[in-house]
Amino acid sequence: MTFPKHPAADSVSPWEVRLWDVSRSHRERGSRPPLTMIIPASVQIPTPNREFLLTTPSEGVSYVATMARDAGWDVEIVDMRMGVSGEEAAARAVARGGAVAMPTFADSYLHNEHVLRLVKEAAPMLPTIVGGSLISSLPKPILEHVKADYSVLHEGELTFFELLEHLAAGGTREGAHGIEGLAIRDDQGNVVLTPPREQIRNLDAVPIPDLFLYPSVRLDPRIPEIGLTTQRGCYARCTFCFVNIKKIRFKSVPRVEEELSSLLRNHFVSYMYLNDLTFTADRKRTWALCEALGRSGITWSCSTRVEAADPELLAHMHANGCRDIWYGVESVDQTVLDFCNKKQTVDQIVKAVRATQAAGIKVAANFIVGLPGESHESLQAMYDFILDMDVVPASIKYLSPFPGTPIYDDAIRRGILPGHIPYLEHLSRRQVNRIDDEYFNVTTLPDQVIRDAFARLCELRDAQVRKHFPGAGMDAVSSAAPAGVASDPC
Ligand code: B12
Ligand code: SF4
Repeated sequence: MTFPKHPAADSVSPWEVRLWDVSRSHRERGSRPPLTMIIPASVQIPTPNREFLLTTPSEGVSYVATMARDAGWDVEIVDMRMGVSGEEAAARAVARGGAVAMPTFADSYLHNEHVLRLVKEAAPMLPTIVGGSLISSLPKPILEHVKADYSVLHEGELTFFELLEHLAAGGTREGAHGIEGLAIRDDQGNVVLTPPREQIRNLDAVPIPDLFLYPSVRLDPRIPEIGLTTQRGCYARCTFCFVNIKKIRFKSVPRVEEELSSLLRNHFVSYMYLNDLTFTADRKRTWALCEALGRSGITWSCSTRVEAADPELLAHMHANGCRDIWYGVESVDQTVLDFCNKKQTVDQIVKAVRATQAAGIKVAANFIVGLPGESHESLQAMYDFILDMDVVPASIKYLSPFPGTPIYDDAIRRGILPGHIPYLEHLSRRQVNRIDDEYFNVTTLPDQVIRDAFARLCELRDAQVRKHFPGAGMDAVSSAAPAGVASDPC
């Protein structure tokens, strides 16, 4: 059987062409060694209406696991979110041998450190690999503490593929220094970064994830609600946001349709949250993508930037099943927006909200309390805006300086954060959006002012969620209980 050639095979990296080929031709499963991928559990209680994102397949892991399966590795996912302990996960990985890999999330440091330490204590020669956003944002300090031999930085597929080929051929850490996009740790904890790797040019090269690799999906294939990315990257550089895969790259619309039909056929998906950072980044493509989503018959939501919303496109989105749009409003004070390099105006925010509501789409906005430049006036303006414009402040939280961002670097430099590792431990423990959650104040306002404003805003959020999303995750949004929030972007 022959497969279509990569459309730009002559100009892209040879690894991208090999990835394209392997994800179409699938080597025999098990022709390479076992690979155990351990997904850490999370302390987060996610944002109302997006609770499913913390239990359904984790998209980044799905790509790299499927790629490894296609490359012949005998992949098994051990999902600690299903109640598997760190001890059990490590024991399973050691029993299987081959190689062990773990994703890192903003709140997973303690699990990564614990599980990989247990693995190394039991099997010092078993190669251990980490990847994902957290390690990419702070590779050296983390690898000095987490016992991973290799870290795949930023976009994972090509680097992981090349690394797995290297390991399957008996390659060593010393021999891996020629592989781009890695951080490598030696036995003494010294960490070397190899040169960065170019992003995948044609996103259609990545395999369509095989979600049956997840034990939860094998038990029950139905996933009524799921997240999906149709593009990677963002053109903005807000100072509080870590963009792990930077340049914007798009899957083609036919590829997204193929992925959609697989999700509908195999997993009975009826609602989709599009995780793209700026869903409307390319208007023409967005238009065609909406039609594909409309044809599939599902309802869906997305995130985007306010300047990218226009009435005609919004009407088209609504006609094709768009239920709500998550805008990265963050603040409605121009000084605060400018300080964080948001590159949007309050006027653009107001126009986008009005146009979205006029199109019949609900506005769910992300707000951050305690950004640099916050004042009594900016906090009051946020409250008034939510009430007057009738938006759902679905994600509202204290600023968390995330590694890899200018705000984080500044907070470390000013001594506001306790240092990399103690802070990562804090991120692994805290339950975001609790009014009494520990937080680190980077503003000139007293802590109590920020806390009081946050408490008022949370009450307002609860009321708005009840009004606009009746029945959705209400246990998670009471101000008295830890209420959930998810990621920062847009
Ligand atoms: C969907 C999403 C969520 C979902 C699901 C998260 C999940 N566990 O999958 C929910 C809503 C639950 C969520 C929660 C949070 N999120 Co979030 N989230 C995202 C978002 C929008 C998309 C993630 C995604 O699917 N990307 C698409 C895939 C293709 O990219 P990827 O995940 O990076 O995976 C690639 C590589 O990283 C790598 N890779 C990934 N895993 C592995 C594993 C191995 C072994 C290897 C080799 C490679 C590898 O290969 C993949 C393919 O190229 C990103 C922003 C973004 N677009 O990336 C933020 C993002 C990852 N989240 C972030 C944060 C901060 C959080 C929260 C801590 C927010 C909070 N409440 O405080 C929580 C943490 C909870 C948790 N355990 O994840 C930050 C991370 C910042 C950082 N420095 O680490 C990001 C980058 C957003 C941001 N810009 O600030 N999030
Ligand atoms: S907050 Fe949104 S717009 Fe800003 S860099 Fe992150 S993803 Fe892009």
